[in-house]
Amino acid sequence: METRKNAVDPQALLITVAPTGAETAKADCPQLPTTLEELVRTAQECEAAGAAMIHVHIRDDEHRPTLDLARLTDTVQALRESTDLVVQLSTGGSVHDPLDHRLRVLDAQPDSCSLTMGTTNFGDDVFSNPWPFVCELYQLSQERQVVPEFELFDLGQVAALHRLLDRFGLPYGGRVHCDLVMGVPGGMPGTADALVASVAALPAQVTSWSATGIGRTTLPVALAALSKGGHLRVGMEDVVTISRGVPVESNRQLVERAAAIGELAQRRPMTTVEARTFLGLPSTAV
Ligand code: KMH
Ligand code: ZN
Repeated sequence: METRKNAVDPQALLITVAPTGAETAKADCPQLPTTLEELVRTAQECEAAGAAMIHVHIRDDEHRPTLDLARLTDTVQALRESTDLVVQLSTGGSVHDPLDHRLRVLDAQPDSCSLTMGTTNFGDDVFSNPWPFVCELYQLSQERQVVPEFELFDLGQVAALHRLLDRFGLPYGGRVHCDLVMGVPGGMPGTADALVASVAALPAQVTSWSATGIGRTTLPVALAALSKGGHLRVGMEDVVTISRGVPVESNRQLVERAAAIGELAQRRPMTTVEARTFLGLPSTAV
């Protein structure tokens, strides 16, 4: 029987874990994985719980966000040696990282990189993604054979994705995967209505999308995403309470919850092997 290239069981649910982020301080949240050892252990636990991709921000010895290239390279290698997860490095970094440092992230040769489609107010800060930077990062990802995940913080960024794909063509691997990042103060709200509007506006080239809701929007966004046939990103980058006033114990707890609500929707966690096909990656890490 002929099988369609890149076909993956439509019931499979891609769970991406974003375990650390750049915003939460270790002092405020000691369970946040900030050392390499903690990150590797978290990654292994989350893979066992159903995650197939990890979105990685790293920290320095003082637990502060860093884009140090040697550390990023060691992190990619350590995650590859200890898990089968698709390794996605953040090119967003922290709101304080200069654009040239963010471009350099691709030198660490991850499988995937995040690529935010425009500038967003980010609480009291600005997450800067000028159009020329977006274009340069996208072309670099094509050259370096890194699969981008397009981060969409508002509807205007969905329109920017149309422009980018029309101008520069498809990403490396030929698949177009997006993540709706919702509920950031300054971006689109984390509501079912905003999710439906964004999904309706996605370019025709998009082959898959996930969604994540920041803070208290995490559950409404996850449930809306499942209702619309999307995939999920969860993790302590995005939420540090499991319910009102109750701290998250671990990233594994969030992945387990995502797998459980996925199961209610009759979706089962996508395997790491399936995720590689799904995202247009070679079947094993290079
Ligand atoms: N930390 C935010 C400023 C990404 O990873 O690409 C940006 C962010 C997006 O987390
Ligand atoms: Zn991030």
